[in-house]
This record gives sequence, C-alpha cells and structure tokens, in this order.
Amino acid sequence: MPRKTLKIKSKVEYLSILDGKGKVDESLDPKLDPEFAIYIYRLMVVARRLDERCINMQRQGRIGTYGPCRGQEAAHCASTVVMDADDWVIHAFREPGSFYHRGWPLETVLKFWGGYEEGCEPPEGVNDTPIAVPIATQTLHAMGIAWGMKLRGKNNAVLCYCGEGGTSEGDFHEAMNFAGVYHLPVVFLIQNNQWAISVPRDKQTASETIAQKALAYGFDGLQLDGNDPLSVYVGTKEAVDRAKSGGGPSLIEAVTYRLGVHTTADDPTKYRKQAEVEKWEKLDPIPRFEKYLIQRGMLDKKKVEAIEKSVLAEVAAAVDRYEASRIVDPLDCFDHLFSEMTPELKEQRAEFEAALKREGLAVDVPKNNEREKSRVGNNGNAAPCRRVQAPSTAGA
Ligand SMILES: Cc1ncc(C[n+]2csc(CCOP(=O)(O)OP(=O)(O)O)c2C)c(N)n1
Ligand SMILES: [Mg+2]
Repeated sequence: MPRKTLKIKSKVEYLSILDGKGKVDESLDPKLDPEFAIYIYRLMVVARRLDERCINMQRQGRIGTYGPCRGQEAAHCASTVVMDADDWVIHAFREPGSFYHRGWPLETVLKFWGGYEEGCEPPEGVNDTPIAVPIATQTLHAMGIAWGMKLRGKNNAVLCYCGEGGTSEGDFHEAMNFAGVYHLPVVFLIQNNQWAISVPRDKQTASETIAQKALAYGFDGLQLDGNDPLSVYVGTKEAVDRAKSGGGPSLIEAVTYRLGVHTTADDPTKYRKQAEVEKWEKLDPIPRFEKYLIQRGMLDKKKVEAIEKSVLAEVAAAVDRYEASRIVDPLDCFDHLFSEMTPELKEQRAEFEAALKREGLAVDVPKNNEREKSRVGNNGNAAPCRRVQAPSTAGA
C-alpha cells in the first residue's frame, strides 16, 4: 500500500581505471601481462593507421565511402581481445581492430569499403559477422546466435557492437528483450561516441545513461570510460565471463568520441564545435595507454617506433594485395540482385555494355586474376590469420 521507491535487482555501475590525466586506480588495475598489454596497444595502432590510410584512399577514389574509428580504438580493441576463438563477435562498422584481431585479412576490410562482396566474407573458421551498416540489425543476430548457443548447451558467449544511435532502433530493444527473457550469453557493447551522424547524444535519448536501458530488460548495465583500454578490458571480461557461467546478458556503454567524420561523405563542421573535438583529443586512448605502458616499463620510444614501422608495413602490404584484386567489370553490378536477371535488367545491361564499349571503358577482366582467386577458397590470396585468442593475463 505505501508509496515507496521500488528496489530493482539489476544495477548500473560506472568504471574508470586509467583516467584522462594518466592516473591509475591501483586497486582496479588488471595488471595485464606485458605481452598482452602491448598486443592491445599495437591493435589500436593498427586500427588508427588503417583508418588514416582508408581516408586517404577514399579521397583518391581507391575505395568508396569509409566510416572511420579514430578516437574509438580502445572501445573495440580492448573488448574484442576478451573473446575466445569459438565465441562470436558481431560487428557494427567502426571496429577495424577487431576484424584484424579475429583474423580477417586487412585487405578484406578494404574490399568491404571498396564495394566488393568478398569484403563480407569471414575467413574460414572465424566466428564473426561482417560489417553491418543497417543500424542495429546485428543486435538481433547476436541475440539469436546466443540463443542457439544456449540451446546447444555451449559455454560460449557473443559480443555485439552497436552505436548509441542504434539504441533508438526497435531491433535493439527486441534483442535486449529476448536476451533478458531467455537469459542469453550475450554482451551488447554500445560505443557511445556522442554522435549519430549529426544527431547528438542528448537528442538521441532522454535517458541519463545508455547503460541504464539494461534495467528495463532485467539485467545489469555498466557505463565505462571507453577511451581507457583497462576499463574496457576489465568491464568486458567480467561481463563475458558472467555470460559464460550462466549469468545472462549485459549491456556496456563505452563512453568515447568520434574524433573524425561520421563517414567520408560527412562534414562535421556543419553541426559540432571544434572546441568539443579538442576537448576529446586530449582524451585520445592511444597516447594515454602509451604513457601508461612507458611508465610501467613495458614500452619505450624504440619499441613504439618499431611497432609503428611494422604496422605501416602491414597496412601497406594489405593495400597492395587489395589493389592487385581490384580489377572489376562495371557490368558486375547487374549480377548480384536476382538469381535470374529480369528482362528489364538484361536490357539495361546490354545498353550499359554498348555504352562502355562506345566510350572505350569496357574492362577486360583477366581470367584467374587475383580477384577471381580471392572468390575461391575464402580469401585464398590473403595473409595468414593472426592469433584469435588473447594470451593469458596476470591478475585479470
Ligand atoms: C536502419 C538504418 N537507418 C539509418 C541508417 C543511416 N545511418 C548510417 S550511420 C547512422 C548513425 C548511426 O549512429 P550510431 O548508432 O551512434 O553509430 P555511429 O555512426 O556513431 O558509430 C545512420 C542513421 C542506416 N545505415 N541504417
Ligand atoms: Mg554514435
């Protein structure tokens, strides 16, 4: 009868370990094994350098529209490393470091942004879904895969990336609802980068946090500093371990910032202030983690230079392999819509073919070229996969 505040079992927490000024909360520091800590650092550098290269390539017309992750490297690199090879990672579209870590050849990522369907093909044995541009649709796939795992009695988990804008989509709520009701082993990691194209976070939802949305679905939410790899690692690891031991789903809000353009088709100066960007530049996850690793004696200037050199070489080699497989027949665009071409399409194809010949633009795609080879045998021309499993960690 009385009027009172209800006690709700689920909770929302906040986590920050390495703050923006480089101060560490020693009681929360996972004390990562140095090799593993440097691995995460290098992964973030891979994401950053690939990102920069992709923007340049888009400007040169060598790939299509590209969605950069600059500023968000910690949120995806320090979380994907928690997953085992037989877990599943469900991607959105700003996680190049995760693709790399899970064993996708970098040129496959380039192929996606270059408009090739092969860019959606995971390497053999990699339990990932490709880039998902339709916002939040992947949350349902994540929930469904987790449901399948549970029905099969597997002790695995699913990690699903999504943007904060995606949490306004019906798909996200349906996925959260099913995950809660069926107590599924799935962790939704929301990269709250403050913007959904030109829509700011405060116009996206009246919720004080994204993390608290978990409460409505009967599980816990965690808001963490998404620019701190230590917080991201610890928060994700706890949630994934809990999911694997029957503790059900979690929602993580990684608070971060998109330092760059939404995509190369965007001009953020039209809707946000430079001062805001500068404020977040100071919280950039890469220099922050670099400083921490140097202070702890795990990294020095020479090692940083060596990492930079090897990453740039790896990205350059991937670009070369991508370019070698780039020969494409413009007529291909007619091939992938229907299993059988409609009469109208056949007519258009013939018309386009004649126009290409007339303009001297017809492409003679050599048989057995790199692109053809890459269609067969799952990226058969690709670099060998990297380790997909995180090395063991001390104290975490
Ligand atoms: C279903 C759907 N609606 C609209 C779009 C167009 N669109 C592309 S990105 C984007 C904003 C997404 O914002 P957020 O979820 O915060 O992710 P972010 O781009 O910030 O990583 C929109 C609306 C889309 N791709 N899919
Ligand atoms: Mg966003």
